[in-house]
Amino acid sequence: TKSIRDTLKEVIPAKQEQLKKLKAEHSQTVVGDIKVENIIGGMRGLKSMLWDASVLDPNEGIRFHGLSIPDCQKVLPAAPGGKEMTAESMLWLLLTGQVPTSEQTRELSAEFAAKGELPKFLEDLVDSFPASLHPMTQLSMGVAALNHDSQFQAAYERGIKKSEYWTYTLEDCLTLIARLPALAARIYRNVYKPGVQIPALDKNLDLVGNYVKLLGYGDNHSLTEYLRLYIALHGDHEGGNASAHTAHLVGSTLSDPYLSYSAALLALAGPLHGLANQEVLRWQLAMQKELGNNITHDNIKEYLWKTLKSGQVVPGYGHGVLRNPDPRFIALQEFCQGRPELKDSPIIQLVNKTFEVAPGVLKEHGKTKNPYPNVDATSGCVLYHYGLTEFKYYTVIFGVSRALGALTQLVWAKALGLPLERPKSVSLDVLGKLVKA
Ligand code: CMX
Repeated sequence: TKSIRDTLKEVIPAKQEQLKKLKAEHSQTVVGDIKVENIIGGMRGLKSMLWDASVLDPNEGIRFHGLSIPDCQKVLPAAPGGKEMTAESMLWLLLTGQVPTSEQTRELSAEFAAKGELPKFLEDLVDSFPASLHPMTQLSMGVAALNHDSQFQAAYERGIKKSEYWTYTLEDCLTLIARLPALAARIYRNVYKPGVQIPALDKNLDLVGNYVKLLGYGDNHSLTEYLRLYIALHGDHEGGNASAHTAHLVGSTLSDPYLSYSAALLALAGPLHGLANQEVLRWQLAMQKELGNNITHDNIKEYLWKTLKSGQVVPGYGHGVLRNPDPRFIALQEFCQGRPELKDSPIIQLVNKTFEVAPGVLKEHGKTKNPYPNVDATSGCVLYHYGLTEFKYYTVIFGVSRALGALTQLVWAKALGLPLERPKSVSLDVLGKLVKA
């Protein structure tokens, strides 16, 4: 079988050619206008960066190299004994644009399991953190420290040709992905289950299978399958979101993949981004407590208005780009509907009922451009049902997942020779002059 390295070697030249042609023939072609609203509005809608693996359509949601989420669920290989697509399958698709065979993904799983153990100094570092340090801070620090073994950094210091950058970047990215489960699980154990022995990686398991095992839930097949789906689905969401964009920006300085992704994780830690799933759970549990046994549409509606009138956002609803229910939300909901143990769960039922009411309320409220749920409206609540109730940890799982897309782009940025990112900013006075000119 063809390895991921050989597959990439094959697909890179065509993309390089495509870029070269665009550059030669269209460097000066205008593809859009910059409005004042873009400059003062967080660059929303401004088409200004290259990100090849996924494209987000406001109505349809995300497509990975042209494949929608239901397409991916159909064609991407599952783990032995499972039905859901794996992290390895999604990574292969993102990196190469091709659908891998089961054999190819299994080889990748074996490679990840073989090199996924943490260096001793890193275990000691993570063990030295106080349990009160936010798990995302721990994850970002751990990922940064893994750059101790960066092949890219070492090769750059030795002096390598630009055309070789991507190969060392790829090695770092694969090693980082391999080590993320052990790092993320160690953080979980230290903070929430101190003193419990962490098992070794199982050479026969896929990345997520091992992650769940190390977290201590290895015998829960349903949770393992949920996390396979969750981690594949959250893998990439275009390049402009805060975490992906951060990885790209930092990587463009030729910082190595570990440092680039460490920075991305700090962006993911914000409540308007990756922290939203924990906010949703907190909010849904507070609603559950207040409504008690009176969970009716009218009572949920009243609770939603109370949230909005107190000046808070409804967590899990709205999106910077999407204008319809997020297909990732739909995929997770369908996963729950297909399993009796989840269908009857009170928290999952509450998420469903909220979904039936919230879009109407948000439309009436009239502020958000998208009154529909994003993936965070359900993702954390399902984890809670499974007994993974430590919601400060949820963004760490998101962080394990987002590595798939963000690291893919670091490889491609090097393969395509993309330059240092450096947009031009303007002062208020300059902007004032520009609008008069
Ligand atoms: N509830 C109440 N008001 C909302 C809202 C919500 N869920 N979503 C947006 N609004 C408000 C905004 O706060 C903004 O109000 P102001 O004009 O007073 O500032 C107005 O509607 C317009 O915002 P928008 O253009 O529709 O949305 P943005 O692109 O600015 O923001 C997002 C997008 C996700 C930050 C926002 O919808 C939000 O805060 N949602 C709740 C938090 C959340 O679910 N985040 C997860 C996003 C997914 C992810 O990135 O992981």
